[in-house]
Amino acid sequence: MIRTPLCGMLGIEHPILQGGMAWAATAELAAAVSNAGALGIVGAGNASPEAVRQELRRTRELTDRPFGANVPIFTAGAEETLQVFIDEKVSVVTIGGGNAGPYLEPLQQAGIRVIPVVASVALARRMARQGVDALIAEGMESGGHIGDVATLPLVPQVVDAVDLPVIAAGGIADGRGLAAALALGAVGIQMGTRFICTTECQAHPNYKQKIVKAHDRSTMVAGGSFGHPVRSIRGPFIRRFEKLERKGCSEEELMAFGAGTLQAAVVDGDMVHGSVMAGQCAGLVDDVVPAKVLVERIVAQAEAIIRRNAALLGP
Ligand code: TUI
Repeated sequence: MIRTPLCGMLGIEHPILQGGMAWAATAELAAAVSNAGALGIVGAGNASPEAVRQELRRTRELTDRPFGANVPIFTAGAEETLQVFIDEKVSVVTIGGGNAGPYLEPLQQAGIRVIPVVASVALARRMARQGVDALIAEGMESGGHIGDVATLPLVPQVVDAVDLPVIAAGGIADGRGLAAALALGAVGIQMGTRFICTTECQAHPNYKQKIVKAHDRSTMVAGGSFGHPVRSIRGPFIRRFEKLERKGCSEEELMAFGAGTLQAAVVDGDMVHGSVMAGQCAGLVDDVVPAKVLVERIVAQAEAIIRRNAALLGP
């Protein structure tokens, strides 16, 4: 058992959050993660407000434990989605993809715990001034939309800069990552890529297999030229996207080319036209297991490491 202040704050047993991945973080996954004693998060990116409402209600039917919801601020209808989170009395909201500052107040007034995702110290400081409950410091090893600082330097700098609990994200897929995050001063971790490879995740088997088969250099970043870097597993879609980007295609053209491609990969398993977002830790993932098995394995591994490291101190 590893208890940190995050456990009491969120009413969870293990200091582990599941990333709110658009299309992949459905009610089944979020409920399974919460039932495993961690915090499941429903990913609302790109879904209609009504679909999000149904997903949250379905999650509540599948678990009586706390769970959260996530929306990236750059997705269409983010504000409406946040209102659904308020109406449905979600207990925790994570919100990232840019400066979430303008969106926080209604959530806070509704008594929801708000945990912004930050990719820099500057934004961490701004969020702290707005009275948020905790921060997720997400390094550029992560999948999907990313910043430009790696987890190892980002987390301790955010920890030093703010008087708030900090959750580490980016590049974490096992108990070694959890132990390392705690050593950096974090109170917990968030994992996305690793949770895709659970039996309860509804992502297409092709998507899970891409992650299982990935190695250390299987991911790449594209979209940086217009300020929206996204990390994905190398494949036909992202290579074509990068080529168009290098040729100087406009942001509008590239956005049109990318529209619907995450859904194509996650839901339809289209590994040719789909966008297979995943983090660098994909190379650490080599099985698909139930969320409970995964959470317990990660905690047990971190416990063993912390014990072993404590023994290094000698008498
Ligand atoms: O949001 C994410 N990752 C995501 S969202 C997403 S959905 C999507 N759908 C289709 C195409 C593209 C994306 C996929 N992956 N992570 C949270 C996160 N936030 N990572 C990095 C940041 C971030 C970056 C810059 C947060 C703030 C920020 O601030 C800029 C500033 O104003 O300082």
